[in-house]
Amino acid sequence: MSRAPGARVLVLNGPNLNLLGRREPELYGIVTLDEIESLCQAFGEKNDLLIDFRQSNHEGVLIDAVQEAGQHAAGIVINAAGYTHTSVALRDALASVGIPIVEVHLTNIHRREAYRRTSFVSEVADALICGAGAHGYVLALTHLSHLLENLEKGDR
Ligand code: CA2
Repeated sequence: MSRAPGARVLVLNGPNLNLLGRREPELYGIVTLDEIESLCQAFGEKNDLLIDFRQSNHEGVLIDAVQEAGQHAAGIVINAAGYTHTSVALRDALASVGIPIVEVHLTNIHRREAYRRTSFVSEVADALICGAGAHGYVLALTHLSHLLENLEKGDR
């Protein structure tokens, strides 16, 4: 059996990711967040997923989006940006949802400053993709889609 048609997936982006492509291109590349959304929407169209793509600079807004996804979405892809390394509250929200979670980062957080090696999100995520740039979002959605198909088959 294949996945339920039109499963909703939240793609959630944390603080400062709205600046992508406009500042620090040497670190984060030249692709904008709008372009990443287009990649995600194209994946959704091809794979029958409804992509709900969001960004916020506010921790509480991100937590509200996660809680909402727990009620209305089949899975979450999250780049929590700076909150990855600091937010127990966001981690607790993610832990409570009971749907598959794939963590994504544009950069390889293990090849950067020591404080970026700790991820509260990784503790509660099913998978982590980092260092693949914007393509990492497509990889994250590919894996999430695979997890959702397996869930439908009851293999999880
Ligand atoms: O590599 C990633 O995707 C990160 O989540 C990006 C975060 C960083 O704090 C994480 O450690 C790794 C930073 C997002 C800030 O994005 C900017 C983009 C352009 C200019 C300035 C910031």
